Amino acid sequence: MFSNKESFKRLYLKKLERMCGKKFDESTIRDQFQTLGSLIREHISQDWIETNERYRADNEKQVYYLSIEFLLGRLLGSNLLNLGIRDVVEEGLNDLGIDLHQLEEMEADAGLGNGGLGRLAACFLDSLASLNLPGHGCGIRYKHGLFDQKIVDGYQVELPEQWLRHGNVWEVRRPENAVEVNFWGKVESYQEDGKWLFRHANGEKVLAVPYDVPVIGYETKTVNTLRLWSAEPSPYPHTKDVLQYKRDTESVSEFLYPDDTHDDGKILRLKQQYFLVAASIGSIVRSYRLKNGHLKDFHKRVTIHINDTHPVLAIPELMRILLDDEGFSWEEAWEITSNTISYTNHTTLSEALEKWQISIFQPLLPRIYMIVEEINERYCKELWSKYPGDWQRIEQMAIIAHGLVKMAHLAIAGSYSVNGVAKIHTDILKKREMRLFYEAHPEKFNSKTNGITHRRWLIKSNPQLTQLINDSIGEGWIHEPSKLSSLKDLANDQSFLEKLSKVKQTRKQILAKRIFEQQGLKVDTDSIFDVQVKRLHAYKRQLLNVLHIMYLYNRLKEDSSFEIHPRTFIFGAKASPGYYYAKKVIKLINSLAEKVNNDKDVREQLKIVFLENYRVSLAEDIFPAADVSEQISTASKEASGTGNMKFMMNGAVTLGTLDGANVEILEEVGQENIFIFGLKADDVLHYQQHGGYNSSEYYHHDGRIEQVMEQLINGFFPNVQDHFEPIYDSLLVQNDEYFVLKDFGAYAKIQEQVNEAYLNRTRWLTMSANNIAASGYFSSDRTIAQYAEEIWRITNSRVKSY
Ligand code: 26W
Repeated sequence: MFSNKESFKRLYLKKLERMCGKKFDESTIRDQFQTLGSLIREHISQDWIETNERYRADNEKQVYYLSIEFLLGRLLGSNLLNLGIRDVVEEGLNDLGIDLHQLEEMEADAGLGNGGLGRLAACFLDSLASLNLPGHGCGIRYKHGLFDQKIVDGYQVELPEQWLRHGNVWEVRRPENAVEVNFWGKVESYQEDGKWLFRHANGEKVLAVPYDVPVIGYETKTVNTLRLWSAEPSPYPHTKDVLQYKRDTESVSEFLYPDDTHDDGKILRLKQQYFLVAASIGSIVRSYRLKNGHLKDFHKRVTIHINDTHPVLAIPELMRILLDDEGFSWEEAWEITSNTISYTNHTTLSEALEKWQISIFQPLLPRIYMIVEEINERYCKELWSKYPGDWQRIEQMAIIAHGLVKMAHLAIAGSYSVNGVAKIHTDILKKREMRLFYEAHPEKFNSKTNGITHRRWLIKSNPQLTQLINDSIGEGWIHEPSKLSSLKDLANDQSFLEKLSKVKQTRKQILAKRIFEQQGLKVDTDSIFDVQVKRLHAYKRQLLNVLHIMYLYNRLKEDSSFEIHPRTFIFGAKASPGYYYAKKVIKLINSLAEKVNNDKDVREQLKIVFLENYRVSLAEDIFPAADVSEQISTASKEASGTGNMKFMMNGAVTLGTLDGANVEILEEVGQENIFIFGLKADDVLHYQQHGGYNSSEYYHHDGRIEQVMEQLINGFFPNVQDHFEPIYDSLLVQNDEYFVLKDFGAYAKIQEQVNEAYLNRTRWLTMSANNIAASGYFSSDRTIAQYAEEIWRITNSRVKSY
């Protein structure tokens, strides 16, 4: 269809007139973007239909990936890339006087996620399609994605995000596939053929309407589907005031919850979770039934993956359908269900482990609650026969206890696979957080180190580096990212390193330009770009980074013999709106930026940038430009991290703790190509269990620490009154839960080594090259291949690549 640019131009112009009802000369950039988007969607429609037909005809096992978040970002660029038509389109548009880049900027980020978990889901979809695997996403079509962040006077201000304001060119609304979801009401029992049966009666109905988004594989004919559910009023009779009913139903898919750590027990969130699950399972079962007639072998042809516990109600919901609608016995239904569901845990932070009060759960989902109760009873009985008399153990493992429903326990009991997202994370799950479950069901536990799609995070976002790699080692790595390792041979090749240096320089200039346009700040592209971008959390320790910059500032001011290579510290982070402490850290970064950037004594050497509204599309300009990747979480707290992989793949060197996937990064890249510092996970866990850490000792014995701490409260930052006192208190009065002061010395020292290493240009570039060379392992293609083989047991369908 787009075999050459002439045919593309013809189609494009025709489409534009038809779609926009105007002549090309009168079209706006938005018209031009919309036209391109819908043309592409039409372009892939045949492959989309054929993919679905193939899946139907082959009747091979399929995976459905249920996730409350999909952080997709923009789709135009990656769709063009995966379809292999970027050049034709770009040239064709050029002939028409259109800049493809400008069109790309028209697209709103689909920000339907908070951070790592949601972005991982998006990378996984890209890999599933690119590996020709029959795998689909199921999520919620939030009307408002993660809030837009503005920085006003150094403070974060949240604005509602509006990604659907101009519509979404990629989606197809499919009202014919809507599913009814029931809340509230009561359970009725009745007898049929001598059997007691249950049904959910008098429920308040919400109509789940699917919007399908095509997921286009790279250089293949596979087009999978991401099905996003939107909540609408159901046309059936109801008792409520009609306006109230409309508002109540629509509110279910109105907002993405902006918190990714606190289980704040809001009823609307539980509604969202059940809405996602009931709509998804309803439609999966419906299409399965159409094809197979009965659900006896459901688990042999369908596997349902739950991304963290948010969709864990998939377990009782599938049970409900099998029991109430399909008439299976409990044992049969359980056999099918527990062989259908697999579960990934993404965090060990106890405050993020979901628990729901029965008093909220039961009235909202009466039949589901009944089933969970029964699952709990039977599970506890099973444990009793395994551990007779061990009440304490059983109490700790129960799914319902002390008025709470524990979602992780339900997930483990009702699934055939439980995995962590990096080695150290899985080890901690097995050893601590989930030890009792691991002892009871060791065969369920496994580890799958996260990955990122190298197509978006290298090929699309860093075409300059991609070109250099292609020129140097050929293009084989694109289909087999492990082949990036061939770059190792060039890591000491001066001419390659020169080219690599040029690429990095170009990318730094692109980011510098963006920083200037966005925030009016000039940064020195010869300085080290030292970057920490991620959600703002105490455990991620942006504060450690900040305190260290304060120390550098103090040294530079006080000691004229102290020299460092110029550094630009770049931050990007959203704080959850209710996360008081995190918001203070944002203000602190901005206050420090103001101080440092306006101080002529240091501004040649230090610069601080807080990039507003960190999101996928901005990230695509940040990773390629970074020299140093800050991955400095308190060891044991970051399950994996995936930003760390994006930096590495773009040639940044990691400065990190032995936490999350940093451990595997070290293994892959070797210790001479990474900067590791600080407490180990075992140290942290030991202190947590046995005590023995006293932060005030570090305050009293390290003058650098004392000085920066005092500066938080002594007027060093003008016009903030006692705003930073809670930060000060968290470090001293509350004994520094995240070991910031404990790790300060080690961090300052390793930062000196970073400085030194950078001064030796060749050494630095060699490290950078070695990082790119070792990054192939972190392609999500590897991760997904492992999930497919070791968990889901699905194989790639018979499609051939182009
Ligand atoms: C209770 C609400 C809630 C919502 C989201 C709790 C917890 C979450 C997620 C588990 C938070 C999250 O995004 N976790 C991140 O998942 C990434 C992908 O596996 C990992 O790389 C990150 O280390 C982990 O923090």
